Amino acid sequence: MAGSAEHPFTHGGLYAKVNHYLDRVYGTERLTHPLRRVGAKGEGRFERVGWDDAIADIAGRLKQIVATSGGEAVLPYSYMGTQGLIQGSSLDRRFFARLGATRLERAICASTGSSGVFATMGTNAGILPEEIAHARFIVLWGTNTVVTNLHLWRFIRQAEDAGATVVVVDPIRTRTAEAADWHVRPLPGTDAALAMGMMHVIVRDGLQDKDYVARQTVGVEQLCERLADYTPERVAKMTGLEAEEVVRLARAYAAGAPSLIRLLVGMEHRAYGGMAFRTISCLPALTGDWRHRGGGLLFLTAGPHFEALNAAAVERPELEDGRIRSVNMVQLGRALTDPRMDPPIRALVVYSSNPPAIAPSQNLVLEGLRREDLFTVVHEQVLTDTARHADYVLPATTQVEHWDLLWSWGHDYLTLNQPAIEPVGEAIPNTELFRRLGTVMGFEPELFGDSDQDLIRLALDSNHPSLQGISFEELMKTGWARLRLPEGWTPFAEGGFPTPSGRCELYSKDLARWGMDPLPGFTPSPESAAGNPELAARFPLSLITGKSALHFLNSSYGGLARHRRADVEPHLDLSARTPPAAGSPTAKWSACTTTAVPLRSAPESATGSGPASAPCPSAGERR
Ligand SMILES: Nc1nc2c(c(=O)[nH]1)N[C@H]1C(S)=C(S)[C@@H](COP(=O)(O)OP(=O)(O)OC[C@H]3O[C@@H](n4cnc5c(=O)[nH]c(N)nc54)[C@H](O)[C@@H]3O)O[C@H]1N2
Ligand SMILES: Nc1nc2c(c(=O)[nH]1)N[C@H]1C(S)=C(S)[C@@H](COP(=O)(O)OP(=O)(O)OC[C@H]3O[C@@H](n4cnc5c(=O)[nH]c(N)nc54)[C@H](O)[C@@H]3O)O[C@H]1N2
Ligand SMILES: [Mo]
Repeated sequence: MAGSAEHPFTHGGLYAKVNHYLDRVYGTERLTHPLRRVGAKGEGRFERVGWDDAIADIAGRLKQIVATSGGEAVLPYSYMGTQGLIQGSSLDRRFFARLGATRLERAICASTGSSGVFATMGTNAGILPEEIAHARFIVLWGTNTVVTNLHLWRFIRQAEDAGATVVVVDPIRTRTAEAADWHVRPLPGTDAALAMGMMHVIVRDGLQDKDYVARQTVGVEQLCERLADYTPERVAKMTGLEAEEVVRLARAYAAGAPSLIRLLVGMEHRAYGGMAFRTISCLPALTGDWRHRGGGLLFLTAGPHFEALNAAAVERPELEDGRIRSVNMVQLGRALTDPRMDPPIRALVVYSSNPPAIAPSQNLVLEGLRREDLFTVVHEQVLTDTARHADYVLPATTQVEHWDLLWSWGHDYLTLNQPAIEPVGEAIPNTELFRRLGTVMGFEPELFGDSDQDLIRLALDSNHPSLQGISFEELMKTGWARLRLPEGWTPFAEGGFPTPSGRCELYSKDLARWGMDPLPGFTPSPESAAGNPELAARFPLSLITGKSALHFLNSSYGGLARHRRADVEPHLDLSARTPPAAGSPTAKWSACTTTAVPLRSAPESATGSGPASAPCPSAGERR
């Protein structure tokens, strides 16, 4: 497979992850027909069945469960296996809404960070990725760009060629940190303290943009009062950094012309992760970097896609009963095993996700999946850890076998995905699964009659200015189209933040009203020495489970021999020294050497990522 050299963002570059996508499509591990379990759950023994029998039996079981326990006894579980709008969230949403199923909060990625950034800016959309080329001081804060977002690196290189400095803030010496000019290495979960310390120095030294702050922010007085507590010396104790480095970073950041902070998801996987994002996102308003092309903050681009697309026409959210309980996907293990669940989850339908590999509390998730009284249906391309526990495993198409309309969290191009080959074996797309199930369940034909191309047309049926001139026919010709966003976009140069006050909210009345801290700030994690010395003495190490494997996409492609050979085997890097207790002046995390400890790996979950150490707080904002 090859990318299109004409694509302005990717320039034809794929990723190590998908360069050999056809190995996946035609691989021997590929599921090609429906299977029914004959062995024990998790054993992986199945018999082949026909599609009609499988659908009839599944529909019958769901009907019976709904009749005896109510719709809430059914739980859908899906995530980013496909990042297309049509295969990711369309007829499935209609189906589970019609069933009255328990609602799933799909909050495992970027929801926590988004809630934090929303509190400050009213949106999670900052500048566009290409604009990073115009920045002159770039802070890659809790993101491993070289491994996870390589396409952005090209634009960072352009900035470097023009004289930009690149800083990485990450507790780990990642490949990105190695490629940067400056690696700032705070203790995990202390980023909010670092950002507060930077703001302290900026205000103390008079480096803020007074005019921007006065006109485009609210709450600077209250913020300054709080900043008094965050002297570089105190921040050094909280973060394990030298006070001098905090000062140097603050001054260099304030002097950047312009400075840009790039955020992604690493910091979310910690206690008070949302607050870290809220706090960091105050910085560009304080320095007025939003005024300049390439300055400000870069986070996600999903927002501009979803503002433009008519996703509601595709998903039909009005069919959903908002009174029905919801389960946060990070708490699947609890949802499947907690005896207080009333009704208990009796049926689980998983598609486009692999929860034992990606959800926190892996043991609890597996305990749930092993329940004999749980009816589990899994729609998959390969026999994942989840699929091994299914009563029915149904074969799913890959990207080259189905239609889709792809949004992106990493760039501003909308892509039409056309099938290049016939489905392999008896595989069907997600839409077709719910079309068949909806029909056999006897739901309204008008909800399940839309073809995939109809759904794409519905999504594009929008008057939003960003979609001007982008039609199905146009996309059939070009394959992709850049959202009609202004070239050299500086979204908040003149303020206009979509917050209740219309300004950047250093102080948030909404947060105060919801009983939360209205100001940015740092709370030590409950597991840290500052949070709970006893606990920290027993568990002195902090677990970081990032995406360090270049060839895996979360747990996807972990089963491909080529990828497993190419990447490091799943392992744990263990610090040879425990991190310093808060306040300890000598021990420095950055001086730690690490030892690699191999992990036993399951076939599809070879990401090197165990369950996250702390469950993400729930949020529910769209990425
Ligand atoms: N190769 C590869 N690429 C991927 C993926 C993949 O699985 N593999 N997944 C894709 C997906 S779904 C996403 S969301 C993106 C995510 O992209 P990133 O956010 O870049 O990836 P992560 O590895 O989750 O986290 C980034 C970094 O955060 C650091 N980190 C952890 N805790 C803290 C902390 O408390 N403070 C600070 N400052 N840093 C911390 C980790 O050490 C890690 O290096 O990547 C995408 N790209
Ligand atoms: N410990 C730890 N956990 C994490 C993270 C971490 O950094 N550390 N990162 C989190 C993040 S950022 C994310 S985004 C999530 C990702 O969570 P998931 O989206 O669940 O990620 P994958 O493991 O890639 O599982 C996707 C599955 O969908 C299947 N699939 C692909 N396309 C299709 C399709 O069209 N139809 C169907 N039916 N199936 C399909 C794939 O074969 C694959 O098995 O994981 C989160 N979990
Ligand atoms: Mo993600």
